[in-house]
Amino acid sequence: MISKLQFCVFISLFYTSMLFGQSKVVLSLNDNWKYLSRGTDFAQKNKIDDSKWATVNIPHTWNAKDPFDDDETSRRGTSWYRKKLLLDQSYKNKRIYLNFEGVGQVADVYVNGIFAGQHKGGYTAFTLDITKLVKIDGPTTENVIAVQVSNAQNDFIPPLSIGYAYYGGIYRDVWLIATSNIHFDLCDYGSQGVFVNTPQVSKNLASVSIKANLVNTGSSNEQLALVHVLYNKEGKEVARDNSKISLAADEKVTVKSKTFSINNPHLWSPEDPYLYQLKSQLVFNGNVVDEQINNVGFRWFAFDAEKGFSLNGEKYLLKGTNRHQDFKDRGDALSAADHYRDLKMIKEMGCNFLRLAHYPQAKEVLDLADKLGLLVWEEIPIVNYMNPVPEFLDNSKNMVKEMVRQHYNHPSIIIWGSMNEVLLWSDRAERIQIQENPQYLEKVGAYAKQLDQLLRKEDPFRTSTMAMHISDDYAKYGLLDIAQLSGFNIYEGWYSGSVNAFKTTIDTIHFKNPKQPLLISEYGAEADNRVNTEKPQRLDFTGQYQRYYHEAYLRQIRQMPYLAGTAIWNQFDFSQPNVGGVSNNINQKGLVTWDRKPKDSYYLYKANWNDKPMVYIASRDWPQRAVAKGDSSTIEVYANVPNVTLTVNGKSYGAKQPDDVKKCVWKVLLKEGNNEIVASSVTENDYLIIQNQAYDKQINHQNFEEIAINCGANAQYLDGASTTWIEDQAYTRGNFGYVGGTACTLNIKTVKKNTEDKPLYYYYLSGLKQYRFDVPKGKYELELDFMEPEKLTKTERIFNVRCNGEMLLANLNLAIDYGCAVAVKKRFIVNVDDDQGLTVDFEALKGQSILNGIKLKKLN
Ligand code: GCB
Repeated sequence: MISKLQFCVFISLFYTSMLFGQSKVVLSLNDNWKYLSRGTDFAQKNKIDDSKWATVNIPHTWNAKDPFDDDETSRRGTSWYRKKLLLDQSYKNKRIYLNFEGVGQVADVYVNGIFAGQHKGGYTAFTLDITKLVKIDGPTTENVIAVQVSNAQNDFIPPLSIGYAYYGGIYRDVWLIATSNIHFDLCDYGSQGVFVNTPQVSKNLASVSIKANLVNTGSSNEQLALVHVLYNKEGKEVARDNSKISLAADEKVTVKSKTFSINNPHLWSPEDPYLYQLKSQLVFNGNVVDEQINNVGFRWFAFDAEKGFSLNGEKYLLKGTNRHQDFKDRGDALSAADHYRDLKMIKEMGCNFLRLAHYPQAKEVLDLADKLGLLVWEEIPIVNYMNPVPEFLDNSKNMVKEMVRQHYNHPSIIIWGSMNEVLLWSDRAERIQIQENPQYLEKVGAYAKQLDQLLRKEDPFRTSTMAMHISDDYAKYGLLDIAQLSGFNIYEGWYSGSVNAFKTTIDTIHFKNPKQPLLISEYGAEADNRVNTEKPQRLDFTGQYQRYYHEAYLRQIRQMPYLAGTAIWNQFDFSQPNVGGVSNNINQKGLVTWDRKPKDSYYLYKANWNDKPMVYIASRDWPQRAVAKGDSSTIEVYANVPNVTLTVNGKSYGAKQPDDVKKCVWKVLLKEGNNEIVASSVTENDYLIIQNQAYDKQINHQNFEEIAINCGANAQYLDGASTTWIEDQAYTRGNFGYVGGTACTLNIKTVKKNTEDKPLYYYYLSGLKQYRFDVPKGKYELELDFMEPEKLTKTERIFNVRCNGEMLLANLNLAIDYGCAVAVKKRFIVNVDDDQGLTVDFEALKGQSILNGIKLKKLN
């Protein structure tokens, strides 16, 4: 969305046809920028001293780390970037453009102190014609490009409600493009000026039609040729179209080439991503003055309310996942290698479908989807809420045009999305259950229709969609079937309900809307490798629950033949401000961590979706555990081959056949220390060491050393010092445990402060009376861990803590003394003088006493 379009008007009286014959120059401008992390006056001026500014390379973001610290916020403001550009005489008679692939989120670009243009929106590219602003005086002349970038909240630019960090910066590549006067138009919403269609494809015949935007920025009328040549993968020419064009001075034309046909095309599919290449050239006076190469894939597809999806004439289940683009410590400033690694991981898991949520992603991502074979849903970033005013709509429409025109030529793309869960938030920016504002609903409906119509107009060959959360409001207010395909984001069994409600919920939607094709655009559960359990439960953030959740969904997906497909939320953990859980500011629904280590659940999908034979011991997320002596441990293996045998420390636990989700389960006895686990089939095997810190069920003996308990939790937590904080339990004689109290978890949005041990503070006991340890006589170090879970402002929770009658903490008021959600660690040396063990008493003076963790260590 370039507001100053005058810079794309092609007036140039000085250039002559002598220029033709010189080739186009495309130069990376990624390196050596000067960066100032704040706004300042006159930074666009050439003379300003930027020598003390930081030197950075693009891709760059100023939020690489701060969205993840203990703060609720990250920096959203203005920064400056400046780059010196030396232009030599070879640029003298060229048309010069700057192309930015992505700047978060408003960019004001200046060249030599003069405003070149503004772009709004952080996820699409833009191109500015800077020909009239550059100087080429001597053999080489210095030019200064200055870019003011702001990622401040802007009520008129999507997204408004951020379900993910809004990184600021020039975070995708920057290019200088120098062309002759005659060239493919670069100023049509950041596109490259060539649009390839495959309007009809069948096994026997495929048609190709091409539209090219051409421009003559010179002062004389010219005759030229536009040549399109299609090559197969082996480099053999299979079709050609040659048109003679007259381009008047300053003229811009769109040329539709005649449709040409290919017999028996080699079809494109995720299983066989066969790409043809279309070379488009502009030839003037026998010289190629501009050239573009686009991949072409021949495929056809259809969505059907009853039959789901079909590809190349066959029923096809879209097995998909979602991708947010950010990465640990790098934010969204990613390299081509980062994109490659991500898409490769997705492909290797067996996916054939990828939703790019919630915004258009880098060009490389789409190139890779074409090449590796992934069908794609791409969308603009309207998330949770829209501002129902024309300016917001206009900006959204611009994003639609930019997204579609920039990525039009990727055969991988089959779906364009206009919005996500747009009825989730109220106009007060709060998550609500039911939308009640009639004006908002009316506007959203009208805007949704306009955006959907625009998508269909821009590209009649793809399918339009919108993702919705589970709410009757979409149907009630006429949004559910505006788009050609309805996407549903469903979290039954995570935020509420049970995993098995998935099918009934979607069946009901299907029953009520029998004509509307449906796709599950999100489903998922969070997992942090540091918490693990034998007894998974909803919202415990264990990998075991995440796997249980996904196994249940996989089973149900198979029973819903009308579904076009599904997309997991999310392939990778990603930044999400104010999402609490066991960590802070990171949404851990990924099947892969945010530094790209696959979790065990990744292999559930791999076993089910990738035919390559595999056996995988699904315990890599829990290689170090504490098991009560005598208790058995569960070992699960994902395998897509028959007859899997499990051996633990040389002892065979027999062979099993993988079940309907390719899983075998054994109960085994682990010894203290290292345990060698081997899972093998005839052809495949896997090996893992599980370290067990076995502990006694009874602790009233002289060998007692140390115990740490994750209070109120069904899960163990492994801290950075390799201490396992074991699951909590009610007190029984001879043992340890709580007396009274209820197991609770923090509100999952709470941002925990002052600790590396965030998972420990997520769970807590509330209303406990005592914590008891039947330990022998001796001297002990006792650690008590607290975190005020509620946003209290006064004396609403006060309690005393005593140990064997001695006051340890009197009138403890966590909210007032430390603040809410602040980790408080208290350590004491205590003595046990008799055979009654150690009792910590909690006496509530106001409200309920609480406890998050307790650790007891024998000193002598
Ligand atoms: C959703 C949103 C997505 C969130 C996800 C979650 O429905 O579309 O942006 O991240 O839920 O994890 O809650």
